Amino acid sequence: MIFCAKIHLLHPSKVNQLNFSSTKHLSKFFNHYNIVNSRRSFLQNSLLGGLAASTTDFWAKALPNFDKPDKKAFPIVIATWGPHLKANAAAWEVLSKGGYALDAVEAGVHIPEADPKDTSVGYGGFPDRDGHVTLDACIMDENGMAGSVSFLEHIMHPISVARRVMEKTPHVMLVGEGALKFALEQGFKKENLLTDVAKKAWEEWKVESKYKPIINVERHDTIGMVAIDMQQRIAGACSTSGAAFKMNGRVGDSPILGAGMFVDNEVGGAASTGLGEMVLRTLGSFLVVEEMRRGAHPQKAAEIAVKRIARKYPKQCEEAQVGFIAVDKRGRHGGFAIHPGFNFVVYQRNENKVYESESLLAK
Ligand code: SD4
Repeated sequence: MIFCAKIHLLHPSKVNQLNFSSTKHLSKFFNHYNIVNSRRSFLQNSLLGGLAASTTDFWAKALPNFDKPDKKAFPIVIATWGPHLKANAAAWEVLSKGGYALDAVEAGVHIPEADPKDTSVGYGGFPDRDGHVTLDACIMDENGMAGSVSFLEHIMHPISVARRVMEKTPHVMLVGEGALKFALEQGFKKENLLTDVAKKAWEEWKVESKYKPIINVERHDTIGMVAIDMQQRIAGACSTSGAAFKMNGRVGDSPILGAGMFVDNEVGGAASTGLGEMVLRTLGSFLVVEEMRRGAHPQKAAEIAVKRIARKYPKQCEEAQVGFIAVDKRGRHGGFAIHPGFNFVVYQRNENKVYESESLLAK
């Protein structure tokens, strides 16, 4: 309690100017304000325990200057692409009962991961040029904790492996054989994810072996999802089999925090779909969240990230699609893409709706 009382004496404008480069620095700062009597007791008593709860409250008050959100805006879940209405509904099932945002996004992403007809995510995903279905996924919670897997084979639900990485290991990301080994140790089942349909598509592709990602192919793709639960905890998840017929070993944006997906509980969350290379080079989802932090509406923030990509890679933009979805702490949402044809789904106020995204280039 003493901690909270003292810390609120600081003016927020001063707090914004502070720059903590290390735990030592942070500790020094708090000591300066006599929050604890000695560094040792600070480290023992506060930093890893009490500090977490107290500073959450502290920063929430000090940083983003959002209006009080309309409580009815929550829960909310947003996901890339129209066909992910079902995934949104699965997430809503959790959220509408007062459930946890992290459980909601995991449940939502499970839907396309297990759907053999979805050729861009999990089981049924198109393979790489060597015939391997390799999966990328990441997940992030309201505390900024995150887990990720990449170049993972044979596991139907990479999003759940990513969550286990977050919860059960000291790491953020596991890839390839190591990720598979970890998944099997955790009790996940090894399965063949290459369906007959995907195998046939790969065999047809091999005739010409021309790698050319197609804009808005079948109007579905990677699932990126962000949810805010009734307690206004924000979580995000992203899962994909990546670009069809990619090089073996290729990793896209989807498992990279800040590229394929990013959430910050003080601000909101964002996720991307499309040609991962362009998102990787610009850390697009992070950019969207940071623009929202600076006050942009989610729609505008997504537009800014798309325009950044367009300015830097105009040639690639002619042929490739990238789309972002975003939701902020007020429950406002939006999406923006390079090309027309991108859409996204929002479940809010008991309605699950498809929104056609605005785009940089006209129809
Ligand atoms: C990737 N962004 O691997 C992902 C998947 C995707 O077209 O959207 N592919 O680049």
